[in-house]
Amino acid sequence: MKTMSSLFGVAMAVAVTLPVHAQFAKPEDAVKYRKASFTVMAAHFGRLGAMANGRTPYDAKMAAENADVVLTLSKLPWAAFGEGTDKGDTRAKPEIWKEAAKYKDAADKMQAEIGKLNVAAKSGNIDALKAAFGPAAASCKACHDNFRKD
Ligand code: ASC
Repeated sequence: MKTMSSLFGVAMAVAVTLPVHAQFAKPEDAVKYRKASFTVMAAHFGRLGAMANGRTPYDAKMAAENADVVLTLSKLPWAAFGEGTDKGDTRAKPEIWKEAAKYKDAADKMQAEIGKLNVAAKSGNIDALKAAFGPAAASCKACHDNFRKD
């Protein structure tokens, strides 16, 4: 048992010190992971949009919860764009790797807007949510326009 727990400790230490891309066994796993993270992010972002646009009733607690999920998810996909992940079942354009600095700027911009959206959602003020939602959605779209096929 003692050996097991120290082995686990070693495994954990390796896991946290390895570069993140090394945490995917295969490029296909990284592609699946990033698509899944965007999918879940979009679901929760869409719930915020529905409230911001009046399609569903405003609920401050739900807004805050959804915004927290979106904020967490917004940090995840980027580590899954490593080497060899430009192929396979993906709509990612080659520009992501060819114009890596531009892609990083767009990803950073999105995360900044999602940060503001989170603050707005936590304010409990529907007008703040409405004001922050548009720029956040635009930051999603900017990336889709430049870096995603169709
Ligand atoms: C959404 C969603 C996106 C963005 C984008 C904004 O609700 O799923 O990817 O907004 O469509 O233009």
